[in-house]
Amino acid sequence: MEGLVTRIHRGHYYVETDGDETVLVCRLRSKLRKRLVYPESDQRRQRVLKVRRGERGGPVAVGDRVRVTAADDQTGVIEEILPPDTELARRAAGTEDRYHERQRLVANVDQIMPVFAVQDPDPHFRFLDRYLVQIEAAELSAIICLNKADLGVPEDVLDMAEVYLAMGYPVLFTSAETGLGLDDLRAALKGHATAFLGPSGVGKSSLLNAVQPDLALHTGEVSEITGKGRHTTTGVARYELDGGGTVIDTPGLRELGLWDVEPESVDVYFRDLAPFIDHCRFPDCVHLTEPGCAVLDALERGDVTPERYESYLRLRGL
Ligand SMILES: Nc1nc2c(ncn2[C@@H]2O[C@H](COP(=O)(O)OP(=O)(O)OP(=O)(O)O)[C@@H](O)[C@H]2O)c(=O)[nH]1
Ligand SMILES: [Mg+2]
Ligand SMILES: [Zn+2]
Repeated sequence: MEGLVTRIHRGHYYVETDGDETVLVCRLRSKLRKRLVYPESDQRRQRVLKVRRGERGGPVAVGDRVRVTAADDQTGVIEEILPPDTELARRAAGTEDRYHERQRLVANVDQIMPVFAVQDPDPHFRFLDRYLVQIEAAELSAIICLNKADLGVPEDVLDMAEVYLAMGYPVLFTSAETGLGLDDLRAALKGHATAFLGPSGVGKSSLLNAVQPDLALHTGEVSEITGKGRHTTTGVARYELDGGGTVIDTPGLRELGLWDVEPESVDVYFRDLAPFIDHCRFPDCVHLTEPGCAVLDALERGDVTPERYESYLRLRGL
């Protein structure tokens, strides 16, 4: 039987089988549970160095189409993951320096909605830049959502929104609280398969509830002490929208280690730097101190912002 992974929660995989409404609660066949470990230098070629057992990497993502065998009416085993059309992965959090593990975050979506709050918690644009590089590398589109606009949008957040708009990314200001921007959000989701990603406590689940109240997703309070969310959403789940389209809600991400992005191509994935890189004097220019660097010239002229340039340097490891 084939089916669709619609929810992953505490090591249980919920698979909606084709042709009927049955949802099987599945585990993974042990060969799929083995973690594939890649050497750092060969990360992009994804040559498997060794295979270890474990759960951390997570070979199956919500949105994957899988082949399952049913054990009984309610449970089954995932035997095989069918090749996805698209996927977004990261380097699994907390994996040791020497070996890296790929964690697939979502599969078969066509757009990613990075969600940040305009404040409470303050938006972390360097983190957004990381998302955008990984999203560009995966050839997915991004729609940036800045939520909690009811709290008031600080001047510097407005300025940054302009910067992303100028790069061609749609930016939505929303409030799950007052309904501001929800029509635009609904329109952006309609007819698409979208995954919501972002730090904890920014209102991803609240927004989905606001878009479609019968989802009744669990939402949480931002901790008064740390100002950080407490990871209210604990699993990943996919929902069908009445207006057409599907959404995937994910738990807050603390970090996003780049996966399968070569250092030399980080600049290609910066939409604001990319137009200049072919005009640098040296073809291997890393845009740090080289003479005749068109990126540094653009920075000087103000065509590239210092914030984005700084993000580039960090992601490039310079
Ligand atoms: N003022 C205001 N508060 C909001 C808004 N959206 C969400 N919140 C509040 O922010 C807190 C976190 O909301 P959640 O929807 O649980 O956040 P989340 O991004 O899903 O968090 P995780 O599931 O932990 O990743 C809750 O207390 C919400 O009531 C908004 O638009 N305005
Ligand atoms: Mg949530
Ligand atoms: Zn350069």
